[in-house]
Amino acid sequence: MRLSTYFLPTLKEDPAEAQVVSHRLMLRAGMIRQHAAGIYNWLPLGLRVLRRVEWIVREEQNAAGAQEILMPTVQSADLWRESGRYEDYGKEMLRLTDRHGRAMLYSPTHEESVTNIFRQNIKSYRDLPRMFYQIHWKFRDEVRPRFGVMRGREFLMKDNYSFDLDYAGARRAYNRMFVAYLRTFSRMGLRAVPMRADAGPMGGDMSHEFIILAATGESSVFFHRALLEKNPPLNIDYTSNLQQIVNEWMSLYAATDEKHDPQATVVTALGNDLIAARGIEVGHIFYFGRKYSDPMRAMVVGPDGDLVPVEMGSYGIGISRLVAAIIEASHDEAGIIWPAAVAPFRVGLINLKGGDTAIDAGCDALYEMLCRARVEVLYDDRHERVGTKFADMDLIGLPWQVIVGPKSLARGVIELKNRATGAREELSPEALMERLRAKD
Ligand code: 5CA
Repeated sequence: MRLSTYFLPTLKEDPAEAQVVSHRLMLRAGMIRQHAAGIYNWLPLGLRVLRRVEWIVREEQNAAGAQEILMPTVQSADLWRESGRYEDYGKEMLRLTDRHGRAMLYSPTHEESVTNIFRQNIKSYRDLPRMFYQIHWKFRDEVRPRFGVMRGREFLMKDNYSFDLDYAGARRAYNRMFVAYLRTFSRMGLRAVPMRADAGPMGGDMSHEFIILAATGESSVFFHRALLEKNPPLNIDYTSNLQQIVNEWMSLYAATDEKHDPQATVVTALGNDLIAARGIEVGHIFYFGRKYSDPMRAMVVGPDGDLVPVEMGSYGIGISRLVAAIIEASHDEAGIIWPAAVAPFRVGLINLKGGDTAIDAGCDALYEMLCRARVEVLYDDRHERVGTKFADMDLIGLPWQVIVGPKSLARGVIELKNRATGAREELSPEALMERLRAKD
């Protein structure tokens, strides 16, 4: 992509409305623009990151045995009356009336719709277990939308719903998502800690939030120091029950504010190993048994011929929030530092002397080579001051910068800068291609 024609409205100054670094940098790097309070436009650079995050989430959901579907955002109120949540949800639910005077709503979550799909189509325990997920926009009329896409009113979520015959099955589903989440966040370069949490409006008996530690986080959390060193499991056999892996994590104390009990013996015994911190909730998983299947009569015929309500859970990941959370976890004074897996482009190619025939030709050749090798590259071919080019490239935070100027070109070498470490080296074009083709 050539920057001269790319829509990248970067800002030099910090926007006054942004209180946290991720919001500031997303606005300054031309990733998003506000449409209304808590509602955002995603511009090309931001959308590329959003799609990358979405794709990692999707791959891990598929690997864990979930199947992707897509449900409507605008729904009829009837299903929500069946579950009792039409009244319970209160002012956070955006309510609409269609031209026939029917009550509709913009869905804040999809337990009711997916339960409806299930009960209409699945009748026997032989068709269990099932896991359906979607990646779709939600609307919650939050009292205080803030921090950009971190707490929006409209936001992109991955929401998954599991259906099982009994508690043991539901527990296996919960474990599968627990492990899939550890893998998902780690692939994005994040360390997310699972913490016991309150189930809130989703309801249910067991719930974990996945939290990324950050001073600006809205959640207050308490956990065992050892969790900071724990790495996600590498090779997962999703056909096993995964209980051992999950136990390893759950045996270490970790709780959000609502679940934390400072007087509990497990907590006082921790002494200096107890860490109190702030964090960002990027995922939340719930086991709620028959909370929806009972009132909505989502039943299957069990092995002995009786009708049994299914056991359910739901599992969310805040995809748009993650984009901001990654920035909170990975930036410096100059701008964003994208982990390679979610970077909008892998390489930024900087032409230090746009308009100089030899340099332009050298850069064009490199650009062609990178494109042919399928290395995603953003080529700064603008006729801008060098200082502006460097500042913009640092701001948008691509993992690698390839810098081409008269001096290095005369010597037949190209400068390569690593955005994260700042390390610079000079390489031949062949060595450069080799390096940029590599995995990280
Ligand atoms: N139905 C369940 C799980 S499928 C559910 O809705 N869970 S949730 O309410 O916890 O939301 C799931 C995730 O969405 C949260 O962990 C959070 O990362 C993200 N999220 C929730 N509210 C917002 C918001 N206002 N702005 C951005 N992301 C949000």
